[in-house]
Amino acid sequence: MRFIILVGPAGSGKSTLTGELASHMEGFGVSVAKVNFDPAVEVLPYEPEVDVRDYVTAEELMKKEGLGPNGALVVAVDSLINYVSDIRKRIEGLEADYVIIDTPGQLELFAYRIGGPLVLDSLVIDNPVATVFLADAIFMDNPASMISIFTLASSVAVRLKKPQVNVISRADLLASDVYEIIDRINEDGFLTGLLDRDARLPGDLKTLPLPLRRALQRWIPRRRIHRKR
Ligand SMILES: Nc1nc2c(ncn2[C@@H]2O[C@H](COP(=O)(O)OP(=O)(O)O)[C@@H](O)[C@H]2O)c(=O)[nH]1
Ligand SMILES: [Mg+2]
Repeated sequence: MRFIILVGPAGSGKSTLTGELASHMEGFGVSVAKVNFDPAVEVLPYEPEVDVRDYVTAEELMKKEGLGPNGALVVAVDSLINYVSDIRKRIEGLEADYVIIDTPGQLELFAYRIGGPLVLDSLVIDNPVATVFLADAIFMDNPASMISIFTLASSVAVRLKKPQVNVISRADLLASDVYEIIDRINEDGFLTGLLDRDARLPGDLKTLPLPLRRALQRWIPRRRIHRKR
């Protein structure tokens, strides 16, 4: 059993990819279990084999505890630790080759807080696992947004501590001029030069890409992007 954890901002395409990736992989003859790990989601574009909403929902916590939507989600994910052994048994019972975990888009759960990584670790235990971080194409419209989303991706990587692949999702929405940036992103001074042109950015922040450059080199999957024709 191998786990794929899909992480990314709200609307980056995680739930869509969960369904699509599972069908695609099943086409190769492997079995795939889809796990909804989002206690706040209302509608899913796929049928999960295991759903954390069977144990806790953000909605009921909002009603019972008088919490707002974000607080309820945080408490809901934290409280999953109480059910994790049962959830794991259900996943194991499916005997799937791969398990795709579809997570909520509130990235504080995985970038800053303890609960998200703790529950995921308890689910995966010592099975092979990789995180796929979805950087939505909408963040690729200017260098400051790109740096911001990749910095967030690296926050998730250091908190989850798993091999992580960062992909640009919803890539059909990429503006065509962004391909030049993606192709040249590893050139010395290229990103810094672009940021330099952003008059609103304080000077000390313009040097931010320097230490990020090496990391970006691994992150930008430029040859794999399906280009718009
Ligand atoms: N253009 C485009 N839209 C997509 C793609 N994948 C998902 N979407 C749409 O983006 C929205 C958010 O997708 P969803 O899977 O719910 O994102 P999540 O919040 O990360 O789970 C939905 O309206 C999807 O139909 C894609 O590859 N391209
Ligand atoms: Mg979703």
